[in-house]
Amino acid sequence: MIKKLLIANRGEIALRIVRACKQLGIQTVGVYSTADDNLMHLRFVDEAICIGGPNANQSYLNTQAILTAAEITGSDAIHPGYGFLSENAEFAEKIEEAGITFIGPHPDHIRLMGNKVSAIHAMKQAGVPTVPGSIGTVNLDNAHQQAQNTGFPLLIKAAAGGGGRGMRIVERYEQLDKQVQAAKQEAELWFGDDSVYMERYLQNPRHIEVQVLGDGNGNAIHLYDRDCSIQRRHQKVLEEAPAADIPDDIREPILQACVSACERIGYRGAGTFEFLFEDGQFYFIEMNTRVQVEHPVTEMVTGINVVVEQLKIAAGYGLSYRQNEISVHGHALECRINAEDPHTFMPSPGTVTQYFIPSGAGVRFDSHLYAGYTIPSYYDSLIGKLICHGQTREQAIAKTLQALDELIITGVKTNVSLHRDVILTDQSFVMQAQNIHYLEQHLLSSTIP
Ligand code: MV4
Repeated sequence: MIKKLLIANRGEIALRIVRACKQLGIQTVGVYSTADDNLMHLRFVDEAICIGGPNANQSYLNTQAILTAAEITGSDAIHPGYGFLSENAEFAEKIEEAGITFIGPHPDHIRLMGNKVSAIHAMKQAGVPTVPGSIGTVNLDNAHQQAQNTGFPLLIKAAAGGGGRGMRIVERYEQLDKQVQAAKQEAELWFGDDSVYMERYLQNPRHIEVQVLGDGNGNAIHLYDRDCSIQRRHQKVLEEAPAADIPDDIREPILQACVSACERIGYRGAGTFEFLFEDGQFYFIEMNTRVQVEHPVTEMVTGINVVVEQLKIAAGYGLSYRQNEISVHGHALECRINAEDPHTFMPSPGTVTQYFIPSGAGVRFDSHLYAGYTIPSYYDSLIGKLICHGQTREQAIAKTLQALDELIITGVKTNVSLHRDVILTDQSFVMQAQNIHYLEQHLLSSTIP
């Protein structure tokens, strides 16, 4: 039902999407910027089209160029991958108006979740637990009332935000007016929308997310959870599935609430519910309406191909699994491998000279790299994802360490040593799952002699 699919993305996820299409016998169209004619997936697609200049605004964010490429090639579907236009409701709308299938949810659902205030409202109604906070948006007229209901310390967030930009912690009542005013200004400047809201500030939560799939007709399933707490400056560094040490009687109701919420709104495609987890409780914060970078850890423990499922749902085949056919086997870790200085975190673009990838049972490396490839400086520094599976978390860690030792990438700096020396051999990480502040705190304490 999909004959030819255009991949509106680059790098490892573009290659990942090509593989899923080939598995289903779907023809593929690659698009690339003038800085990207060396991308590996372009060798595997049926057709490749240049869509514009190196800056993403000229190419991967250029709705018209992508639509034109789809029309010229006779593509009947577009997969947006992650980042770029993947959560842009207007893009999804334009695609569907052109009679092309968008691999993702209905544009109304992208919009609903893009506004965090409406997302929280919808999830509350569906019975998903949320952080105590404001009802609707906050302005200078209602800030004091809203703060009283929220409690201190509280966090002001932009309704159009997400991913951590434009958040302000307010410790005391006296700072409230000033911080609301500043937050609204900042939100207007960054997102073109000055709406803000409030939540109680959780001091030391873990970041746990739930993967879902909906068929768009009121049926949905979950693919369990992931722990994405190991991050620096809102960039995830290492993810795992399942989230460790969550009792079943706390996990199960949350998984079920995510499924009911999807069924209630008629959600279509892959989605992720983001939660903060603190003192044994889950609090919904946001929903992502795209396939995520870290989806492979879910694939490793469930055996389900998330991108294939996205394509099948979009093609109208519905869900391939019933909930009772899905279970978690063992444990998986994903290390994001970035071309960056492991100490300064500065990007390190350049040409890859030597390249060897680890393999073996339970070892997967998702990457578009090859020896001789020049990593451009225009895009993010993710160059690969090492995903390792073991029977237990401990075994997954051991396998990851072994695989990192086998991984050879020369010519550019990478963060392999960060994974090996800072995280995976640190006893506090090995002994138990850590909270969202772990990496930044641990980097401070481990770099001061
Ligand atoms: C929070 C929070 C504490 N309390 N909300 C940051 C990104 C955005 N998606 C939500 N974020 C947070 N929201 C309340 N009520 C702490 C964070 C947060 C965070 C969350 C997930 C992963 C990493 C983080 C790093 C700093 C702060």
